[in-house]
Amino acid sequence: MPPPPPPSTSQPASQPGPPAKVALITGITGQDGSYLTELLLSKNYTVHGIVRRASNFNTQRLDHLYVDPHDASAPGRMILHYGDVTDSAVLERLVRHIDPHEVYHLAAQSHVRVSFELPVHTVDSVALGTFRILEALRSHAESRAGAHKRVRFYQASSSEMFGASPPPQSETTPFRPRSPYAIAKLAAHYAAINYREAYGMHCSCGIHFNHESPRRGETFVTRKITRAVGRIKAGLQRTLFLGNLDARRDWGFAGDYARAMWLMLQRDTPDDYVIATGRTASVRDFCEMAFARAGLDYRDFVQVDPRYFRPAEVDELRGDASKARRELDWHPTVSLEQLVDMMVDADIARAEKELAVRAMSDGRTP
Ligand code: NAP
Ligand code: G4F
Repeated sequence: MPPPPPPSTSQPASQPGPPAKVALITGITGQDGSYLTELLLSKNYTVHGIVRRASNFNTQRLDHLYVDPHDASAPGRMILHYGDVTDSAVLERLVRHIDPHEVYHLAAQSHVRVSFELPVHTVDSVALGTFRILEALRSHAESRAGAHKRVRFYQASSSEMFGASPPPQSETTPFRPRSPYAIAKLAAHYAAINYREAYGMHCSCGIHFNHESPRRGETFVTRKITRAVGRIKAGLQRTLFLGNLDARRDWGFAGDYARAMWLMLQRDTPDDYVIATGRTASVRDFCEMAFARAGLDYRDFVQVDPRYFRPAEVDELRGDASKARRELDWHPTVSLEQLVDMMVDADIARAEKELAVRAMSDGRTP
């Protein structure tokens, strides 16, 4: 038998460290889910995630974290389960089976423009989905009376809920929602608060302003712009059609916002926090910066197509995150300029790769 390892000076054998925590993430395959998973794995969590069944692979944002379960030499700490927030039975079963310390509820039909096309589906996944997971947690807690592991719940609320309320928007700003998505998020937000007040559950809501990254879905405006810049630069696209160029948003980096989610759940007292950079810019400003990064003038390529206008628009978002700064010591680490550069550079690299693959499949040397 090999000798026992020498005792560590920083971690005496008589005082083992805290047991690793177990987290459950709904919406793990999304932009935020991937950054949050990276963060939690780096903190030694075991991370369970709910993945929707799809006819194509939908786990691309997690591929770099995946460990083949057949590899016994390095068992993975990210475990994926099929599920859907429209299905109460699977949520109850997974909560019972996983018995998590922390639940990060990110799953949503998260596209505002699409919510005007699919209002009932949006309300089902966003509002009712939140009730379903909260109910699963409530019954789980009841079945484990005096549970030593009081589960902590994170609700992904949205600055879209402020809607027509003028900036700066903080935790005390009235909500004036302008889309089915915002109305559904508002119901979900108040559901989390209600379960906190009614049942003493540890529910915190992050009222997150827009946050972006190279992993952002391609139909959100920032990524639509940076992807087009890459493709235009590579000669794969000529024009970028957009809707309202005058809308203003407070754009931050998604990795910073995932850290805020975790920070909220480390507090003993649950609460609600605005997470934002405090700076606003227009869609036009974003275009100007993104095209300039590639040495291009956006006016040569961008055209307005009313098809992308919304039946009701949120004109300006600019968050006041002083409470999060004060109580969570949360600060954004990436400026808008750095965010734009990061996204454009990633999309230029993707477009160049696409070009090379096309050339090779045509039998040409790239
Ligand atoms: P996202 O990229 O659109 O990801 C949404 C996730 O939800 C995906 O994993 C998606 O699965 C999953 N999902 C959708 N419907 C589902 C269902 N019925 N059952 C189970 N999973 C479902 O969104 P995100 O940017 O990461 O945002 C995360 C959360 O924060 C969302 O709730 C969003 O509304 C909220 N939020 C985002 C922002 C922002 O600026 N990013 C700001 C405020 C709030 P598939 O991969 O299969 O589609
Ligand atoms: O990128 P967007 O689609 O994001 P939006 O509507 O602000 O919603 C995002 O942020 C919310 C937080 O405030 C999240 F809760 C939500 O889940 C999502 O992540 O649009 C931003 C702005 C809008 O004013 C839109 O009208 O860009 C304008 N826009 C102009 N042309 C466009 C386009 N938006 C999209 N998606 N596509 C366009 O062609």
